[in-house]
Amino acid sequence: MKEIQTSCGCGCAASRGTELKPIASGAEAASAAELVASSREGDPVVLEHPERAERDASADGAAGAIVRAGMVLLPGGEFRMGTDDKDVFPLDGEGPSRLVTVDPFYIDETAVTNAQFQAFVDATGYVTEAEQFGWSFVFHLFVPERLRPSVTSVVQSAPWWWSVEGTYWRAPEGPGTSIEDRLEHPAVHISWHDASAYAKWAGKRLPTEAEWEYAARGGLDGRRYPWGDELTPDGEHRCNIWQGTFPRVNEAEDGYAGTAPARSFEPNGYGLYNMAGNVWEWCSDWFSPEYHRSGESVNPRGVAAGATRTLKGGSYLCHRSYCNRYRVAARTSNTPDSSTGHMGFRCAADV
Ligand SMILES: [Ca+2]
Ligand SMILES: [Ca+2]
Repeated sequence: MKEIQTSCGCGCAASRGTELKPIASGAEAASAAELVASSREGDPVVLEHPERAERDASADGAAGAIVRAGMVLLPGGEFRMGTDDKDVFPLDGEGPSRLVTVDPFYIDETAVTNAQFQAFVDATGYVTEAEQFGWSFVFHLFVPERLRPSVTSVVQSAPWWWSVEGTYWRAPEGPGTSIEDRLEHPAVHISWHDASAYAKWAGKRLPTEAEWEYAARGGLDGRRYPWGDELTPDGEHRCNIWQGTFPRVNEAEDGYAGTAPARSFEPNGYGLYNMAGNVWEWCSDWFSPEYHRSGESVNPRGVAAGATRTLKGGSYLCHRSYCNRYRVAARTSNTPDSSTGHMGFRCAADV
């Protein structure tokens, strides 16, 4: 297998095009996963898809009344973005906290589901980037036994991410796997370009990071999670992350080893589901760990250009020991052509 560097210790930003590490077999990758389990931050990796240019879905958006279906209108206003917590990732640009203002906007109650993405593909014939590249990243424990011998590449700094040929949103663990029993789960193996194409078709857009974080806070000020500061209030799981020993033992005490239905767990104060955990969600911004120190404080949109796009919210693979990024202020990024089994999105819309 070949290896790929990522910006996040857990490989939450496993990206395309970096140096892959060849391995002889899936078993070798699994043992490599253990060896690397003590490493932390890697370098972000940049790769643009050379052929990406004119590939937006061309179908007209389903604008008008249905653009609001399944969305919540948020009033906007001033809020405290980021965090001053010490137990965070300074290099990610989470802090210092600052006052930011956003205009009113609509946002989806849930991440875009497989059923919704299927409707988009049925209507437009859209072909995702994972299909164009011919592969996507699957977390090693989910790769079916029969496919394991054919896996030839893993992410160098996060060898639990395997490059599996034939993987895309409809076959999320490779050829022969299916979304049939996961139609209400978030669509995954969706690149930023794919997410943007869907949003355009739906008459929507991706949220800015500021909008996303404002929405995730659910009206609370400066809390760690969308529901407060405690991860499991009264012992109750409030989001889908990892319990156990990453990356080998997933105890799934919250009920889910992989994705959970998009509408699971209690929603936050704004009625939004799974802002923390489940799948990482693409934002419209180019990522910068510095922009927030000097950028706009009213409707910030991120730096004008960059190499990677911002992701928020963490995923079912996040664990405090390894990727404590299921907090509201946490952030990561990935190249806009990258896709994995734990990255999805939800849409926003102007009022
Ligand atoms: Ca879980
Ligand atoms: Ca999420």
